[in-house]
Amino acid sequence: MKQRVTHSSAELAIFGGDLDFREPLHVGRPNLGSREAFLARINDMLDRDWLTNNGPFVREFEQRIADMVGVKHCVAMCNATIALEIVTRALELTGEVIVPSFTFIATAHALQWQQITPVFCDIDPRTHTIDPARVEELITPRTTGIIGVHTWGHPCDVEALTEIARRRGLTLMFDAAHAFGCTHQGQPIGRFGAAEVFSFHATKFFNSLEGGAVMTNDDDLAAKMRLMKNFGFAGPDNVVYIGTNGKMTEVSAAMGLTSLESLEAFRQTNRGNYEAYRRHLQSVAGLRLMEYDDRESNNFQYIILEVDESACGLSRDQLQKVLQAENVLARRYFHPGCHRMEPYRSYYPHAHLLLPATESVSSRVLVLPTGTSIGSDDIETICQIIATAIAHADAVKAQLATTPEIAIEDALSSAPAHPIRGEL
Ligand code: T4K
Repeated sequence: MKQRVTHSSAELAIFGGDLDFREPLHVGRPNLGSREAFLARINDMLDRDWLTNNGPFVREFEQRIADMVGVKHCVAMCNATIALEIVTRALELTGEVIVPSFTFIATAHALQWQQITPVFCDIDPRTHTIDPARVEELITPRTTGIIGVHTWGHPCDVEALTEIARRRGLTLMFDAAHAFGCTHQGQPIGRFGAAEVFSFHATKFFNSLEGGAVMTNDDDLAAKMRLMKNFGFAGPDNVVYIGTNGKMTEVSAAMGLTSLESLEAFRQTNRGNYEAYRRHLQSVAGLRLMEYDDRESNNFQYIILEVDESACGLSRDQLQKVLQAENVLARRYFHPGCHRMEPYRSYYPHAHLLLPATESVSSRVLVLPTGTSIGSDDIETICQIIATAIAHADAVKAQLATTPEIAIEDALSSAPAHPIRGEL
């Protein structure tokens, strides 16, 4: 980071000023635990000659997660997308399933992959989670289930969804990819609905390199998913069910167990980062930093900024370009909404008419970097860039109009040429 404070618009990189960050700041840099502990586990694994297929690290990982969440079963898998596919199949969802469009594409694809139609529901613009008031009007004779997504770790309105599912005879489950370590009304997320799915992808607050898990208290469901994630094998030479390969490897479980040992440190770092962003941005007009509920446990893994163009003079996309020019690779999750991506936009070209809150939120949200790889100085600088750009909105707009489009995909897809900061 360059040692200066950005005060005047001329110092912004879009006007030719020096870049604020020499190396890109990504959203989704992994939080890394102890390198020694991880490597010791890898050595154990190699000594044991047991690399995958329900090895001792996977079993230990499942037990630790189930105990933490307080459910009977944690079924670990290779990632959350496969976990969603397996659990929806094991729950025998068919026909139509109601999901928010404001989610990562995996929630919808896991259904469509199995010829189940995702029916896109609008969100509550305040919480960014599925709006129960809109769910009921989407139910048809073909509807079999509802998948709520605890977006950014904020719990869905679990009670309202449970009541609708009960009354209409539907299966309710949750995509809890963002919500490991979070609670709803003091209860750990992972305990709600028929099942909940966590993601432990590298970019998540807690990672197992790649990984996911289904949490459930249903013995039969857990047994079925264990068969399904292992080709349907009930024993050697005995396939009793249609299955796939959804197994978590020992390397992933070793990383997961190592990450677990630093969970509270990651949470504290994320919390500190969130509070720093809040402090620095609170007086900037036209921005809303999404709050975390102090009464609940949170993982603080996403810093969600909503940009109100009419109040701050810049659109979300313009602000993203200003940051990108400084090497701050803020993201537009979940833009433009699943309903505007293929195959859904071809199947349902008018879906946006029923999704006004999704349309509006997905045009306003900017996700900022956090996690163990950035420090409080970095956050102060990011916030100064934002405040400076907004203070000089007209000039920034005019300058951006003359600047050639920056290829953000190129910046995002390049792996770092330098060691990532962090412990591991
Ligand atoms: N449901 C929901 C609601 C989800 O948000 C997700 C995933 C899923 C289901 C499915 O879970 P998994 O099947 O993945 O377990 C990222 C993540 O890949 C994805 O897991 C996550 N949600 C989504 C919100 O974000 P992309 O395609 O936007 O970004 P990606 O993976 O290219 O990484 C983002 C940035 O992180 C990169 O610009 C650089 C940085 N990065 C990434 C990796 C992998 C690193 O610095 N180091 C790394 O090792 O999806």
